[in-house]
Amino acid sequence: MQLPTNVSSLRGMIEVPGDKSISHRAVMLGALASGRTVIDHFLPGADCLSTIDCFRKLGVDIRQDGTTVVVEGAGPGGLREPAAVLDVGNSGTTARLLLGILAGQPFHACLVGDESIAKRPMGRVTKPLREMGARIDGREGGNYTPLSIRGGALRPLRYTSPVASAQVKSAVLLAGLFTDGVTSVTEPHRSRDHTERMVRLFGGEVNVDGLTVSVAGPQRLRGTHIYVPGDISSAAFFLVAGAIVPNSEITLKNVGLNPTRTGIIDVLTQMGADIAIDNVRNEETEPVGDITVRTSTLRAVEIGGDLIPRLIDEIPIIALLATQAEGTTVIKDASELKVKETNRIHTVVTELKKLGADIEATDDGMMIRGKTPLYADGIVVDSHGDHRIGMMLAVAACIAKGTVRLERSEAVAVSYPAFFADLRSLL
Ligand code: SPQ
Repeated sequence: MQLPTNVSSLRGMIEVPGDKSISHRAVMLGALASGRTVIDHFLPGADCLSTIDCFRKLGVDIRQDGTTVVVEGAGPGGLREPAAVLDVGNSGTTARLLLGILAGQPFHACLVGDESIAKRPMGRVTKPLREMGARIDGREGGNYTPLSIRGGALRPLRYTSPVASAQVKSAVLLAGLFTDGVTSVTEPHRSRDHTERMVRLFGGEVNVDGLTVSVAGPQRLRGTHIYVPGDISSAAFFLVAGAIVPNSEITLKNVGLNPTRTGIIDVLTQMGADIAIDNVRNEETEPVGDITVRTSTLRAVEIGGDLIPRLIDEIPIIALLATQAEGTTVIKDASELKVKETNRIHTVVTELKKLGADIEATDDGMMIRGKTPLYADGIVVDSHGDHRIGMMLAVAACIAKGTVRLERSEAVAVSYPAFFADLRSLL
C-alpha cells in the first residue's frame, strides 16, 4: 500500500475502536457467566473475532453484529469439549487467557495459532497452570503451540510471576475461579488490571494488595452489560501523529483512561506535548475521556521501570515520537518487546532506520537521537505482519518527504480494521 507522505496537517475528530484487551475479556467472562451479557462498542478486529470463534467451538452461543455482541453465558460446567482445534490466530491474549479457562474444564482441547503465535512463549502460563493440576503437552515441552490441554480438578496456587504480564496474571486468576480456595499472583510491576475490574463487574470478588492480586474460588459470575471504551493503544497512533505532524489538532473521543494503560499520556506530557483531557467519567468500571493533541515541540525522555507495563504496546509509536524530540531518548527494561507479535526491538529499529531515523537497539530497549527529518525516497517498509509496526510506519510516512510503500499493511486489521480510513479522514 502507498502511504500518505509529506502531510501538511492532520485535523479532526476520531472515535477509535473498542479496547482489544477489554473486548477479549468481555467475551470470555460473558461465556463463563450465568445469563446474557451484552457488549457494546466491541472491537471487531481479527484478534477478538478469534476469541469469539474459540468460545463458539466450546459450545457458547455468541451473536456478533458489528460492534454489538450478545453472549449467552454457559454458566458453571457449561463449556463443552470442542470437536475442532481452537485457533487463536495472531492473538496472544486469546491463547494465554483461554489456557487459564481451559485448565479448569474437565475435558480435552487443542490450541493452535498463526506463525507469529508459534514463536511466542506459552511456558509462562503452562508452568503455573500445570502447578495447579492441568495436564498440558505441546511443542518444546509445552512452551509453544500447538498445545494440548486436559483440565479439571485444579488446586489453588500462590504464584510469583517473573514478568509483569497481564496475560500471565489473568490466566492464573481465571484458572483460580475454578478451584476451591485462594489463588494469587504477585508481579514485579503492576500490569493492566482489566480482568480484575471485569470479574467484579460480573459480580465476582477480587482482592488487590500491593502487587498481589487474589481470587477465592469457586465463584459464580452473572451476565451483565459492558460498554468497551476506545482503545488507548489505538488512540496512541493519532496522539503521536497530532504531536509530530505540522499544523495538527486531533480530538479522540471516548478513550479508555485506565491508569494501568496511560503511560503514553505521561510520556507525551513529559516530552512537552500540547495535550488536554476532557469529559472524564466512569463507564461501568473503566475511566473514559476525550483527548486533544496539537503539534508540539518535544524533548527527549528516559522510559523504564514501572512505566514499561503501562505503555508496553505503545513503544513502537513512542520510538517514532522520539525521533522528533530534541535529545536522546532511552527506552530500557523493555525486553518483553522481544516476545510480542514480532521482536519489536528489532522490527522498530530496522524499519525506522530505513526512513533515516537515528535509532539503535539495546539489550532491553532502544536509544533514539532526535530531532531527525525522515525521508522516504521510493522506500519500501514492512509491518512484518505486526499491526502495531504497520500503524507506526503509516504515521512515520506522514512526516517523511518522498514516497513510501508499506508491505503487509493488512496486519492492522488485528486491532484497528479502519485505521487507514481514519487516518485519511484527518488529511
Ligand atoms: O494479544 P497480544 O497478541 O499479546 O497483543 C498485544 C498487542 O500489541 O496488541 C501484545 F503483543 O497486547 C498485549 C499486551 O502486550 C495484550 C495484553 C492483554 O490484553 O492482557 C497484555 C499485554 O501482554 P503481556 O504479555 O504483557 O501480558
